[in-house]
Amino acid sequence: MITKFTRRAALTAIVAAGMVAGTAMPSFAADMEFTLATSGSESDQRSAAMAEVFAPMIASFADYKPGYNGTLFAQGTELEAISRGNLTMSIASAQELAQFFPEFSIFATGYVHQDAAHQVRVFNNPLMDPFKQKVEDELGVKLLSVMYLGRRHVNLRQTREEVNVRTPADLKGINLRMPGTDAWQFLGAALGASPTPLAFSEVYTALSTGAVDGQDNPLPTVVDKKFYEVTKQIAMTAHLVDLNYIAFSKATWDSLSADQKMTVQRAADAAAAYGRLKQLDKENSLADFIRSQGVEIYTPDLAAFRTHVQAQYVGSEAAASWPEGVLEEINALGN
Ligand code: KDO
Repeated sequence: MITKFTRRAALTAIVAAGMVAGTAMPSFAADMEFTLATSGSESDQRSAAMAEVFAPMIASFADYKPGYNGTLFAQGTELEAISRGNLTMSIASAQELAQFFPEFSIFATGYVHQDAAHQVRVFNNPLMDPFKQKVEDELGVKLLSVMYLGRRHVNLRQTREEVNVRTPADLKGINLRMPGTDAWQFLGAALGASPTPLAFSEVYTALSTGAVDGQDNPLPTVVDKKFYEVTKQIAMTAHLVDLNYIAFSKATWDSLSADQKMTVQRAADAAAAYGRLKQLDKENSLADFIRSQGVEIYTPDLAAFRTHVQAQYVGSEAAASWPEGVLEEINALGN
C-alpha cells in the first residue's frame, strides 16, 4: 500500500508539471503527433479500429503513430509513460488502472460486466465520473472511450482427456498465465488455478515450451496470436467480459482547441464502436476455425464458476476499495 501511495504521489507531481508544460503548447498546432502504445498486434481489432477510424478522423491536425506488440512501452508501463509526457495514448485495462487506483478492480472483477453493451452503459453512466476524474487529476490521463476485448476463456495445452474442466476444482494445480498485475492474479486464483504473471508477448513461447499450462483470452485473441497452434482445449468460462479504455494524455488534451477536442472524442467513440462490432462478429464466428485446428471447445459448469469466483471477492482487499453502492449500480445497468 505504501509503495502504491508513494508511486501515486510522485506521479501526481509529474503530472502537475506536465500539465503546466501542456498549457504552454500552441492550441493551433497543425502537425501534432499522437503516439499510441499497445501490447496488441497490428491485426488486433482494437488496433485496426484506431488505425482505420480514429487516425483518419484526426488527420487534419495530428499524425497518428501507433506502436504495436509492446514495442514502444512494455505491457503495463503505458499509463506511467503518458503521465510522464512520453506517450500520448494507450489501450489501457482496468487492471492497469487498479495499480494506481485500487477501486478500478471493480471493473476487472470476474462475472461483473455481462456483455459489450453493459460495458458501454457503465462507462457512460455518471457512476464513472469520479473514477474518470481521479485518473485525470492524479495521473494526467483522460479515459476517452471504452473498447470491447471480449469474453475471456480458459485455454489449456492439455487435452480434455488429461484435464476436463467442469468446475474450478478441476483447475487446481493448473499453471495459468495471467497478465502481470494484482487484479489479474487475483482473478486467476479465483478461477481455482495457480496464476503465473507473464507479459502478453511471452505467452506463445511459454505455451509452446510448457512453461505454463494455459492462458486466458477471448477467441479472437487466440486466433490473432495463433495460440491454437500450442493448445488443445478451450473451456468457455467467460469469466471476464473484458474491456480496455482509450487512454489519452491530459496535457495534450488541454493543448487542443475546442473543435479538436470534440473531434478527438468523436474519433475515439467511433473507433470503439467500430472495433466492438468487429470483435463481436469475430467472437461469434471463430469457434469452427479453432476447432478445425484441433482445439476442443466446450462449456463447463458456468454456475459453479460464477459462484466460486464471486465468493472469492467477498471480503477481499480489492472489494474493500470499491466505493459504496457502485457494484449495485453496475448490476442495475445489466440486463
Ligand atoms: C493479455 O495480456 O492477456 C491481454 O489480453 C490483457 C488486456 O488487458 C490487453 O492489454 C491485451 O492483453 C493486449 O492489448 C493484447 O491484446
